[in-house]
Amino acid sequence: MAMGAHGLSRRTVLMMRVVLLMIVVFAGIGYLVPDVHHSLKSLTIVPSLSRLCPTPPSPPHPPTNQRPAVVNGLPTKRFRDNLRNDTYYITGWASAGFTNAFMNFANMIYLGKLSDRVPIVPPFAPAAHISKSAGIVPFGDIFDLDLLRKELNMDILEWRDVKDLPSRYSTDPYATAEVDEIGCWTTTKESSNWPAPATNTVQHIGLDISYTKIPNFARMPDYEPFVMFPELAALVYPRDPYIDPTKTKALTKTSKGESLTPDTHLACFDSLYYVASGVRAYEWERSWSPGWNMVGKNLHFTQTMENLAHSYMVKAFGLTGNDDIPKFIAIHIRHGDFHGQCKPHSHTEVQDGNDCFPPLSSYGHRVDEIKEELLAKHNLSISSVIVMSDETSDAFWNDVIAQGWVFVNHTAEATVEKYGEWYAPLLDTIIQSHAMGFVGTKSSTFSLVGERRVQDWHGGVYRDVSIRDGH
Ligand SMILES: Nc1nc2c(ncn2[C@@H]2O[C@H](COP(=O)(O)OP(=O)(O)OP(=O)(O)O)[C@@H](O)[C@H]2O)c(=O)[nH]1
Ligand SMILES: *[C@@H]1O[C@H](CO)[C@@H](O)[C@H](O)[C@H]1NC(C)=O
Ligand SMILES: *[C@@H]1O[C@H](CO)[C@@H](O)[C@H](O)[C@H]1NC(C)=O
Ligand SMILES: *[C@@H]1O[C@H](CO)[C@@H](O)[C@H](O)[C@H]1NC(C)=O
Repeated sequence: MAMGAHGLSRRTVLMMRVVLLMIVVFAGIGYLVPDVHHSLKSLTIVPSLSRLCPTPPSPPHPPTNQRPAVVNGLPTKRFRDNLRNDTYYITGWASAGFTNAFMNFANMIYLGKLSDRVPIVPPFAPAAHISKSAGIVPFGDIFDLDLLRKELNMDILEWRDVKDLPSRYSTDPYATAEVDEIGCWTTTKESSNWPAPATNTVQHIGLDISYTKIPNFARMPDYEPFVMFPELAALVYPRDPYIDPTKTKALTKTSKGESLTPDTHLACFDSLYYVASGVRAYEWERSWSPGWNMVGKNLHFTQTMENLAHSYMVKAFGLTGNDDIPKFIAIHIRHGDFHGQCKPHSHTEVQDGNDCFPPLSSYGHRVDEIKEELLAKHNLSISSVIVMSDETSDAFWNDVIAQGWVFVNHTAEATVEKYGEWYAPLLDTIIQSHAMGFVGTKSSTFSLVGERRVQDWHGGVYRDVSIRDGH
């Protein structure tokens, strides 16, 4: 049945909504008004965290846009005071880098859809690749949650909507005084006794957690550590769940030594990275991935982030502010800890001493293939190529310049000093998402998600270079 069909005409219902909206706005509650505070706040780009003084308390953050509130009110000291007694919620953390955290949270939102629970998304917090001093970045400061709510027709909260937390500009975002105890599920392997810690996230939110292992029926046969979406939904479905969570036995206790069974009002998970429908592991690499197709694909960057990335692209391509960005090919060259993948052979040219990564010519061959395909498929003749990488050596980047390719020199731009450590990979990610062609590094999720955006947002094409194979 359509909303508002309870014997009243659509027009009457609409009028009533308008009147209600005006009352609410004039009463100063502000729940139904669009996200004014948010956009104001996100316009203030503040320099790196370590040099900041305490900022005034952040303005109230309206959780939803044109939707009834799904919390009781403004953020409260204890999260339970703000959860509605007629609504069920879901949350989870990530103990990984930016892309893995993104995939984790997208999976969590999808599980919320499957289990009829309102997702509460945590901020990005340092766990891998990024140092603790980088601080936190709220998910909604990077991704347009209003758009996602509309696309998915569902309520989505952030932790800052629910609980009174230190802002991203606070000197110590991990010092939340009010600590709530809670029982959560861990998806850790059957043979492991260690939940994923997500220490910085958990300290930021102020939680003291007792974990219980998910039951084995939710594990993907033969594909540990993968677990399955439909089974997890059955496990946490609010009404008549598949098993009674009060009958479970906790794996770990809270710091006060208490064993808590998994919370039913707010279902929580240490990690939802290794989740798939049950067909194949690493489903994000597959066309049918629901985490990507249902949620990830609909997570667009905020206008503020797009504007910043645009100014970087203008500069990288040597344009002026009024020029259009030319259609381009992006290359993501993952180095750093991927070094381990090339150890078995040293099959490639020697660059910068003992480097065993594939040479730039391997990426160049794929660029040529993509140029041909784009010409055939879209009648596009593309000459601009931009490179992103976690490589820091000047020799590498000078080689990039020698190929006629451009790049963002984050050192010269002082990206980290201006915006904090998260912004170098973030800006590179957003720039990548505008490409018509993409050459990535095989088995890098940073590349993978970039490729999916290029494919689904622009009908673009991609190729991968394998570090293991050397080409
Ligand atoms: N600035 C920048 N940093 C990068 C780039 N590629 C990788 N990194 C860094 O390396 C990290 C690795 O990728 P993450 O996004 O953390 O995620 P991950 O899931 O570990 O990614 P993979 O290890 O690539 O599968 C990023 O968070 C960055 O810190 C890049 O192109 N530009
Ligand atoms: C649920 O919350 C509402 C509003 O806060 C309250 O009136 C009601 O009594 C509560 N119901 C239960 C079962 O606690
Ligand atoms: C392809 O593009 C060129 C120049 O951009 C144009 O002149 C030509 O008509 C296009 N061909 C087709 C089949 O669209
Ligand atoms: C990047 O910028 C830094 C600082 O200006 C400079 O020292 C470095 O040589 C630049 N890298 C390249 C490859 O141009």
